[in-house]
Amino acid sequence: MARKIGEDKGAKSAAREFETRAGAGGELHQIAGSSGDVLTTQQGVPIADDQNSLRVGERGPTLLEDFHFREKIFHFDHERIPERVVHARGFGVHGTFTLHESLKEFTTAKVLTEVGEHTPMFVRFSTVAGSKGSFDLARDVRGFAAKFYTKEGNWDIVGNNIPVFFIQDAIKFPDLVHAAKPIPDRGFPQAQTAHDNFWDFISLTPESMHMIMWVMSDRAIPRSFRFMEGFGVHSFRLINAEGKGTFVKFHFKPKQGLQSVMWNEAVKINGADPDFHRRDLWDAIDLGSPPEWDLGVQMFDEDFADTFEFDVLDPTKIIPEEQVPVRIIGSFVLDARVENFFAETEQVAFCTQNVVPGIGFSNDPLLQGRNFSYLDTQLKRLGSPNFTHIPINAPRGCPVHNFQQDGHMAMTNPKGRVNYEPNSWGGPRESPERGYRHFAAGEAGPKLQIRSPSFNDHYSQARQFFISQTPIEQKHIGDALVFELSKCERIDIRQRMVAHLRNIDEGLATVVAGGLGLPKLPDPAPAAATPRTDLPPSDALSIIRNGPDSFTGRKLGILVSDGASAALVKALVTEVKQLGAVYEIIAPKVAGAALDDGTTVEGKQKIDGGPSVLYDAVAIVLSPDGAAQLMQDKAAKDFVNDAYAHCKFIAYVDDALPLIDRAGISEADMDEGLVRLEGPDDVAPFLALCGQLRLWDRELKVDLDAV
Ligand code: HDE
Repeated sequence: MARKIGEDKGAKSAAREFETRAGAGGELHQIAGSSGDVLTTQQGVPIADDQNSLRVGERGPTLLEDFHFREKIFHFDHERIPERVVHARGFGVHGTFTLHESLKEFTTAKVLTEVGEHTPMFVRFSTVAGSKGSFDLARDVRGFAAKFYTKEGNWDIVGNNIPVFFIQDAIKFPDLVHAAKPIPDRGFPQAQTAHDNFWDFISLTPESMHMIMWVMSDRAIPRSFRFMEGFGVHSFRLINAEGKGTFVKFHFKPKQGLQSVMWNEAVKINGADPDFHRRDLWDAIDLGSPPEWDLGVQMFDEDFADTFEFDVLDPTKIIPEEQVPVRIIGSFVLDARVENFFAETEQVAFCTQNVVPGIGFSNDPLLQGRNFSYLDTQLKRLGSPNFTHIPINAPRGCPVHNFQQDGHMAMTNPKGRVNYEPNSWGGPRESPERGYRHFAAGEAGPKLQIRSPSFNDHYSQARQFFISQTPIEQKHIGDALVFELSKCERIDIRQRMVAHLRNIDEGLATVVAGGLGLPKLPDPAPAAATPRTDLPPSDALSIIRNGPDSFTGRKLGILVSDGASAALVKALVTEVKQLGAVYEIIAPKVAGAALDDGTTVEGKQKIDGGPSVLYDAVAIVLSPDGAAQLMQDKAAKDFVNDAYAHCKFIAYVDDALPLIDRAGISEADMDEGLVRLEGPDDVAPFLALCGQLRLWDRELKVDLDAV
């Protein structure tokens, strides 16, 4: 018997209708309102009872004859596919690329020559080392993989948020990944490199030093995917109609500006919201402020390659933007969420060898190795050579015709009798005019297992990166190295790393040695090429110098209590919205607070669920009673103390001062980052100040290492 309880007392809308029905066993089940469809098996057979399996009598054994039960459990047992061996934890979104400037002179690729053309895209962001269920704010490289569904086939840029890599030859990739992943005998630590195995490998691999500077910088703890750059890393090749090649490096530059968090903050965010990055992107799209990036290219010819001080095939080197400017040729917006995480984000298969006519490869040994690896890994992960039939991987806007056939899960099967070529029956044929042509590189030489001496300089660009950072960013690199190496049990590993740092920057080596408590500086590591000290700093390498200078797209946390000023809360909400920023109300109870004008503001978070690490800046709007109550609350004290320690801008009303004081911020600590709100007029200047994102000078006061 069904009894509708949808219009039960207190139920405000009929949006979700519940019904209660008697199960076959006589018990009552509450089930969500029906779509009108009948449950069926995979074979389409209607199901009468999805609550009880078939058994003999009321308490007897379950029968194998119950095909519905068997099918349901069988399918469940096979739900998981292997997670990616690296980049397991990812988050994908759809978007569109628009070309603004044609590269016709350099390439035949229509995606790069037809100005105004819109190309659908899918982008998957990821961490590298952690398992699928790990946390978003690990200190790690971020994957930034983009699939362009062009009219000439799929083009993938399988990039990272860091423009260099740890190793120069793909043959070392398994060693690197083994060393970074959990230690095999114990299966931990998860999603972190702060352990002996990683630093042992790194300290024995000098070519990784440039990458290590990036990974120890705040690039490895981004505030969100929206505030990260992306890089194709390798030199690729553009090929024009005459078959002429031009080297190219691809860059994605976020229009939102760059931003990262602090390490202490990252550690706490991982506990408060392990999904911080994906939730941020989900919300930004949901709220109608989708993030955008410019697509830029650095193009150069063989002559430049011959004169550049490093090898353009070496993936541990950048080409500074001052030497070869990044030419912005288009932009992309990521504005649509997936409909099904598994179908799209999990099943998307990026392959570096997915290129279209007019785009080709260089001899970068890492890229050459990757071109083998990605196809191979998709077969393992997705279980069939037909992974290209899965909608997220299938080309769009261009036909697919070939004579590849059969295999597991073949979804798109050709009709007719002909499945070979050449044939007399008709069907698709090669097109010398439109088809993909590999760049006719002239290659000759003996077969050798060798590393080119032009790859020998492992320190000069590491130093260039370090000296390009602001002092606070340099401090963070030192802090990160001390943190990570302090987790290494073996002293020789710590020492070996400091020996490398001496080839990068003597000041950094001294700071790290001091932070580790080493009795003396080890000798500099032997270097295959003398480290250069004459490379100029590059502003493009600093996050702080490439920040947004506006609070747009950022998030304010507003801590309120009963009796708080309605005028201020309303002014904050209005101004934040006007800026294109967002806010969350945090209150002692999630239901919200009754403000001083009798209105109620709804809470988004209860104070323990909304720590200040989740926000870019905070406002504390309390009544005297509210402050007195929150002074007794550990979460409220942490809210204030962390906001201060993480150099955030804090707006407060006088009535909140007792809580601020109780949180450990004395009168002497009050700096220009703490802004008193006397009335609604003070809100706009406060938010303008928040455009700096952090008051970095404060860090020197709150951090032992800085003193
Ligand atoms: Fe990858 N990498 N990689 N990688 N990589 C994979 O492919 C590999 C490298 C990158 O969101 C795997 O589908 C080798 C550099 C991203 O689905 C695998 C080498 C860069 C993603 C693989 C590298 C990347 C992957 C694992 C050294 C930046 C995630 C699952 C030669 C330019 C893509 C998969 C996604 C994923 C191999 C080095 C970026 C095993 C052998 C350098 C963003 O094929």
